[in-house]
Amino acid sequence: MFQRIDFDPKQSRLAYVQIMAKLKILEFPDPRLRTKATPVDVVDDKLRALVDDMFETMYAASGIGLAATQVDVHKRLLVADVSADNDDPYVLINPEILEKEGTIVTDEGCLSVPGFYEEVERAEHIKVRFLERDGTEVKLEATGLLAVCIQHEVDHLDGKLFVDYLSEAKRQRIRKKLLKERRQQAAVIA
Ligand code: QAP
Ligand code: CO
Repeated sequence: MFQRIDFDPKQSRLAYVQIMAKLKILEFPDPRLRTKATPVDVVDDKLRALVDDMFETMYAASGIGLAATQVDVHKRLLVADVSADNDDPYVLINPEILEKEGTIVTDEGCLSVPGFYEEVERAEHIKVRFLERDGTEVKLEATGLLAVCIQHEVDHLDGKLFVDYLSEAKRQRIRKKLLKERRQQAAVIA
């Protein structure tokens, strides 16, 4: 997002600075969350501005991970920070999970499924290849919560949600509660 700051009389044009912005997070069962994201072809300043906005959005919502799909941008890009002090940010562009090992069960939540947490089994260790925010390719070996978070976020890029791992009954219960909450919220506003 850009904000006008000044009029530059020498060049007789307006000057702009970039400001960070919070983005709207899509919520289950929004069908846009089922979109399969396409690879990023260039890592440029416009993409880095989106990355900044995604961190802003994730930290403001007390999240540990956010995929571009969740903010209705269908590019293969995710951000994560599983540290206690929000000081260990990861940007994964075009992530590819190369290896998975072991299993771990975690109480997972999702900013797109607010208020619901359920146990999901995933790989405990992963090796993942991706581009960093400067466009360089790296490989990372992740374990525990970071590994779980990356698998959860890569699922989003393929249109998959953690509720898909639950029973049909549990998923329907969550869906109905979220739709009801949204109806009531709409009634308050109206
Ligand atoms: C994925 O999820 C994740 O319901 C990231 O009211 C979560 O950041 C991977 C959140 C847990 C592994 C373990 C959820 C915030 C944040 C909510 C999140 C809520 C407020 C979820
Ligand atoms: Co999620």
